[in-house]
Amino acid sequence: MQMSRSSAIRVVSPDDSNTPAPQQRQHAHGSAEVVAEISAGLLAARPHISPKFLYDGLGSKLFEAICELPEYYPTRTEAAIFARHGADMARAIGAGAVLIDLGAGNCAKAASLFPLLQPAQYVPVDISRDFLTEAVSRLQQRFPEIEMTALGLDFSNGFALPDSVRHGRRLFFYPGSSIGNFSPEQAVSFLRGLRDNAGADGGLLIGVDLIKDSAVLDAAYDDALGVTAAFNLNMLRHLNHLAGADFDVGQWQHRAFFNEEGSRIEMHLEARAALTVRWNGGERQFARGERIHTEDSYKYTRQSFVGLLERAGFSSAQVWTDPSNWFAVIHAQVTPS
Ligand code: AVI
Repeated sequence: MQMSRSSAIRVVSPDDSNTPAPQQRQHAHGSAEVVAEISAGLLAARPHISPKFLYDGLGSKLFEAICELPEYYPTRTEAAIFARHGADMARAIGAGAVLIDLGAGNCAKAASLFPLLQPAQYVPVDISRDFLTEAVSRLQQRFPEIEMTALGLDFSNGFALPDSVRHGRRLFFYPGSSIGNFSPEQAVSFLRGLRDNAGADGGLLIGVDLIKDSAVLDAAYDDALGVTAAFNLNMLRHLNHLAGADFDVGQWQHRAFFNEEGSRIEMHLEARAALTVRWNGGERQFARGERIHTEDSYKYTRQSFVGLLERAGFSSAQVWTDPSNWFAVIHAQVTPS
């Protein structure tokens, strides 16, 4: 009979999301730092807000709904690649690794690979600690033989792993093409941070969205049901809550398109009329048609992403794709120094 190990849920940073905002201006619920960050973005010559503010409670649910949309191919395409090539991936990786799952959410993607990967320790990392705590306790019952150590932290700006994460062979797992939400330069420095935490025999298993027909890309980020539009517009409610802003969601519209030169989908919120927005400590007038840039989602070729991995200190890349070459799952190892 297998013995159950206890799972340690370590909460490293707080989650400041979840409360819906009324339309009128109100008290700021974000920290002074968060309000300052939002304020600087809104006052910039080209207004911009970090995509991390897309994810309050409702934003996370809307993103889950996006993953179900027929137009949003990345989720199902990546799942099909894992289903078809998971055994090959497991052979390349080897059993008994310390599996560190970045942005784990409900842990479902990693869990589907447990029977193949047979990790010695599973370390899901996610900013939303409540979600993680629930998911891990359920998972621990299904896989009592795997030690589980959940970390509630924001890893997007770099991090150091606590001592509770074993120093065995570490494998970072970063599926879902979330790497595309960094610029290529940011991606290189983020991946270098993973390499530094991975150890000499460490590796990376990562999902990457590939360049394809721009009509397919445009539809994936501007779906017929308007779920992605709601996901983008919901950021304004979140800003009302965090910064005490008075955004009127009905005065804004979703814009998303593939910027071929930049090799990225850009998401913006566009003012439908001339208007003024006020928030705690600031205000700005927007002309009709003026935009707030909310997200980039970079798309790569296999070669360009392998080149980026090499710059970050990973080599021996093995690439698995779907028959249409829309998405890639890549395993790479830390380059020996
Ligand atoms: C989380 N990330 C990988 C998604 C993407 O495709 O860039 C976020 C998203 N934005 C709009 N739709 C999905």
